Amino acid sequence: MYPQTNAARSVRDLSGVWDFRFNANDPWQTIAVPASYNDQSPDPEFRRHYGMAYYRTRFTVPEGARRVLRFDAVTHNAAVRLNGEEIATHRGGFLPFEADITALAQPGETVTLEVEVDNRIGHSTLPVGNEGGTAFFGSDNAGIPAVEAGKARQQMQGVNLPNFDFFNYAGITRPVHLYTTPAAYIADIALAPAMDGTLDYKINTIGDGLASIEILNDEGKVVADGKGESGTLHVEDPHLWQPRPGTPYLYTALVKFGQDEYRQQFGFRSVEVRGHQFLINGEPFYFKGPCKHEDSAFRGRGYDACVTVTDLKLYQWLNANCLRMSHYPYAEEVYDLCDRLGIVVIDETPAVGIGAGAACDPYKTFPLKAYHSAVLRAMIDRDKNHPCVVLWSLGNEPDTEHFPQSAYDYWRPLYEQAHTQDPQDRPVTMVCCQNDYTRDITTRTMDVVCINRYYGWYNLSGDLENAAYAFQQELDFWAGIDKPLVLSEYGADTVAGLHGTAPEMFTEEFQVEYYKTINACLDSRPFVVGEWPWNFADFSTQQGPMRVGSCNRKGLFTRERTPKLAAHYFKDRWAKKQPNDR
Ligand code: GCB
Repeated sequence: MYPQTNAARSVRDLSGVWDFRFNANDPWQTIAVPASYNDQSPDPEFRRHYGMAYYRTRFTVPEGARRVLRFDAVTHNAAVRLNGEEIATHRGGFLPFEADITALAQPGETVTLEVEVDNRIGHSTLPVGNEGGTAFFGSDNAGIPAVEAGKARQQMQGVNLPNFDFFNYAGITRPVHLYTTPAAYIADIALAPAMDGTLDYKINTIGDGLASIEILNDEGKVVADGKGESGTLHVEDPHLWQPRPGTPYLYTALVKFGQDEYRQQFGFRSVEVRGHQFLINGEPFYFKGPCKHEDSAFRGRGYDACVTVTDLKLYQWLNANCLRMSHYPYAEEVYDLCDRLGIVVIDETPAVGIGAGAACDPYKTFPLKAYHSAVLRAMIDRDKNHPCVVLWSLGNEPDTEHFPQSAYDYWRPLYEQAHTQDPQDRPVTMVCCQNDYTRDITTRTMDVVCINRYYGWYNLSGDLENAAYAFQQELDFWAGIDKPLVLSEYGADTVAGLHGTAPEMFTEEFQVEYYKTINACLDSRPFVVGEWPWNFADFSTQQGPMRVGSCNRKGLFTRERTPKLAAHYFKDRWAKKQPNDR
C-alpha cells in the first residue's frame, strides 16, 4: 500500500541529494533521488555504465511503533543495507519493495542507508537483454547454449545490450519513503466495486484487532459501512467513475483496524469485453491516446510530479482518453492522477522482447516463467484498486510466430493468472509485434487483440498506398476473429521542424499523412476499438543507425513536449471520433 500520513501513520520522504559512486574506491559524489543516474553528469560513464552503482544517505529514525522503508522502484536490482547490514534485496526495476527496520533502529537514532543498484540486463531479467557482448542472434553467439560463457564475456566487456528500444535508465528512479504504522496494522485492502453499487472488500491485517470499513462519498459523507475483514457493502445510486474528463467520481474506503487506519480511493465502474466491443459502464468505449514512456530530460525515467501533471494535461489537450503504460508499470502517482482525471490506463508488465527474432525456442531456453508470473502478481497486487486501470497487458512483442505452441503454453497460464488474481477480473491482453499473424495462435486468444504495426515505416517504407493495402489485408484476417482489436502501436520517426512539400519520411507532413492513411483503415472496421499512436513524445533510447541523437523520434511531441503537426491532427481527430463512428 502506498504510504499515507493520517492519524495513525506518518510518512517521511527521503527524496533529495544523496551520495553516489560506481565502486568502493571512488570518492562519493552527489546524485538526485528520485531520478535515473544516467543523465546527471557530463561524464560518459554515467550513460554507458554497466554493473553496480552505490547510493548513500543518512536519516534519523522517527517515532512510531512500526517503521518501514519503502522503495517505489530501484532499477533493475537492488540490495539495501542499514548501518552496513543487508536488510532487503529486490529483483526488477519497476515495482515497489519494503524493508521493516523496526527491530534494527530506534526512534531518534541516526542511521546510514546504502543502496546497491545493478543495471545489468540479460535473459533472466524483464525487460530482456542479450548476454555475450554481441546481439543475441549475432553470428558468434547464434546458439543459446553460449549464454553461460556469454555472461562471463559480458562481465569483462561491460556492456548492456537491450532487447528493447528505450534507454536502459537505472538508479533509484522513484521516491523512497520511511513510514510508520501502529504495531498491529492493515497490510492490504482489495476492493471489487460494481456498477450497481455493490462493493466486495477484503482487508488483510497483521496482529490483533477489529477491522471496520466506511465508504465516504466525495463530500466525506458516510454512504455505507461494515465490520470484519471481508464482506459485501451496498451504496445506493452510486456515482459512476466515467472515463471522461470532469466526471471520474471517486469514493474513499476508510478502513480501520485497532489503532491503524488507511484511506483507499476507488470508483464504481464496470469493464467488459462483449463480442468485438469493449464496454465501460455498459457503453462501447473507443481507446484514443498515445503510448508513453516515463522519460524526460535530466531525470531519465525518474518520477517527477511536474512532468507527470504536464504530460497528463497534454493528454487532455489531445482529447485523449487513455494511456498505455508501455513498457512497464509506472510510478503509482501517475495512476492516482489518471483516477482523478478520468484517463483510462493499460497496465503492462516489463516483459519486453522475450525471444524477439529468436533462432531457438526462447520459452524452452530461458528460465523466465516463474519470475514473469511473480512480476505480474506484484503489478496486479499494487494496482488492483485503481478505477483507471481497465486492461492488463502481460507484455510487449514476444515471439509468438516461430514457436507458436511454446508461446501459447507460456502466455496462457499468465493470462489465467491475471484473471484469477484480479479482484475486479479486468480483461487481459498481450501486445503482439508485426509478425505472420496466421502462425500466431496466442494473440487471438487474448480478450483484446493488440497489434503493433509499422506498415509504411519499417516495411513498405514511405509507400503509404501499399501500406494501406497490406494493412487492410491483415484487417481482413482479424475480421474473422470475433475479438475487439486495438492498434496498440503505429508511428513514424519525425524530426521536429523538418518539412517538405512532398510528404517524405521524417518530415512532419509525412507523420500526418501516415496517420491519416492508417486511421482511414481503422475507421472502416467495426471491430477496431482503439488507436494508440507510438509515441506520446520523443524519448531517449540506445544509440543506433536509426536513432538520431539517441532518441526515438516517433513522438507526437518533442522530448521537450512541443507539439508536432501530428499532435494537432490527433487533437482534432479525437475531438470528433466516437465509439460507433464508421
Ligand atoms: C515497437 C516497440 C517499441 C519501439 C517501436 C519503434 O514495436 O514495441 O518499443 O520503440 O516499435 O519505434 O521501433
